[in-house]
Parts: sequence; structure tokens; C-alpha cells
Amino acid sequence: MPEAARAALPALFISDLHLTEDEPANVAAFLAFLQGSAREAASLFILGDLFEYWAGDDDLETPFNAGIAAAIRALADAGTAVFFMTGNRDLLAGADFARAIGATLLEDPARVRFGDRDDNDGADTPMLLLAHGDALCTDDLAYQAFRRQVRDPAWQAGFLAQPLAARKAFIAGLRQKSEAAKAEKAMEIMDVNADAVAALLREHGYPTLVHGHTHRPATHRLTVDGRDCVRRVLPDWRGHACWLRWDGRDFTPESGDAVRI
Ligand code: LP5
Ligand code: MN
Repeated sequence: MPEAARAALPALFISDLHLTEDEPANVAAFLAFLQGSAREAASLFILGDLFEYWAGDDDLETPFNAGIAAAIRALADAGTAVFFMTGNRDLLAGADFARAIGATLLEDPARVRFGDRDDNDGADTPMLLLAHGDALCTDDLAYQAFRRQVRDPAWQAGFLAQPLAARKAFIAGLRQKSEAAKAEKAMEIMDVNADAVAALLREHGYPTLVHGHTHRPATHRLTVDGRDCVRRVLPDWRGHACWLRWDGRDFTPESGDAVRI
């Protein structure tokens, strides 16, 4: 797989914000982040589940969604390169959404090369492997069957052909079924599978992997085929802005003040 993108440092990584109009403190925290810390970064990577759900790019007409998109766009216009990968909640975000926020859309997984080639005397600059993380939860067989179905292009086309209101009602039903299903699942099966992680790292040359989805922020050091590898798991937001900063060598977890309104 070729590198999906090249990005400048420092880079910030966020995922699992689950933005919704119903949680204004979380939205305020994100807007403050976009107008503050994110402006000092050279690049921002949004690794999925930015929204609680995304019903299709025609939902950009909704004022709440349009406001979020415009705020990200303002960051891009101010000079921070924005990259967006979908998660399981916003897998229907597509080219129109990426354009609206001024972002480069990344496939899942994506290999991204960092730093400036000109600064580096021809030596390899650092590379990261980025993913949302849900594809690695292979023990969750019911979810993987669901995932295959909703990622089927024909199924998506049929879904997107329905009126927006009907799609939102369907997603509300899905959310209820998903919550009921999760209540019956053991915590272990909703985490990544070690063999799936090893296979992905092997396939991509044993880089450092950054992903979200599980809401279990951690640094995992592991050995694959005798190679030392790292898996960084991003935190979710829950009303508290939190991100990882990367300078090309070290990751630093950072967070904003909780916004109370
Ligand atoms: O989202 P989260 O983190 O709470 O839970 C996930 C898995 N659940 C989901 C479902 C989403 O939450 C539903 C909202 C998606 C909105 C956009 C989708 C647009 C749909 C149309 C696209 C064409 O992702 C959950 C995992 C959990 O992560 C941990 O990894 O366990 O998986 C489930 O709970 C899935 C269930 O086990 C099985 C599915 C139940 C619903 C069956 C309805 C069948 C209808 C056919 C639709 C394809
Ligand atoms: Mn997710």
C-alpha cells in the first residue's frame, strides 16, 4: 500500500468526539480546541467518530452540522492541514463532507509520512499507520457482520437513496439495537484482537499504529516477528477535549479545560 499522505509536524490526533447538538459542552470544547491548540499544529488528524452519527453528506444542510464543518474549515484556512478518516458512526461522510471541512479524506487504514523531505538529507522521515480501530475488533463477530453489510456499496447506495428523515429514524433504531447488543457483550470482545493488530503491523512494515474507537486510551508496546512496535489508543472526549501531539519522535497526551456551560 503506498503512503496515503505526507504531513508536516507537529501533528495532533483526535477521534471519538461523538459530537451532537444534545451535548453542548462537548461541542464548545471542540470549538475551543479548533480556535486554540489546533491552530498551533501543522496538521490535524481526525480518526473517526467525529459525530455521534452521520446520515449522509446532504445532512450538511442541518445548521448544527454546517456550523461544525465551517469551524473545521476555518482551521484549514488558517493553515493547519486537516485529514479526516471515517469511523463506524460517520462512515457515510464522503467527498462532499471532506470538501466542506477543507480536509483530505483518508482510507482506513492509512500510512502517513511525516516531516519535510527537504529537511532530511534523503533519509526516511517517520511514518505512522492510522486507523479508526473497529476493523481490529475481530472477536466481535456480530459487529463485524454488521460492518460488512453497512460497508457494502450497493447497500449504502440504497440507504442514501432514502429521504434524510427516514435515514435518521433508521439510525436511531440501529443505535438502540447496538446499545442492547453491547450490554450483552463481554468487555474483552469489544477490544482489538492481538492477532489482527499483529497482522496489520506486519502488512505495513511494523510501524507505530494510532487508532481510536475502543475508548481505552493507552500506550501498548508489543513485539511482532521480533520487531518492537507501538500501538497508541486515542481517548474519547466525553465533554473533555483530549488529543495526542506528535513531534515525529514522541507522543504527548494533551487536554483542554473542561468547558462548562
Ligand atoms: O457505536 P458504538 O461504539 O456504541 O458501538 C460499536 C458497534 N455498533 C455500531 C452501530 C452504530 O452505533 C449505529 C449507528 C451508526 C450510524 C451510521 C450508520 C449508517 C448505517 C447505514 C450505512 C449504510 O457500530 C457495536 C460494537 C462496539 O462498537 C464495540 O466495537 O460492539 O456493534 C454492535 O453493537 C452491532 C451489533 O452487535 C449487531 C448489529 C445490531 C443491529 C442489527 C440491525 C440490522 C439492520 C441491518 C443493517 C445493516
Ligand atoms: Mn467507533
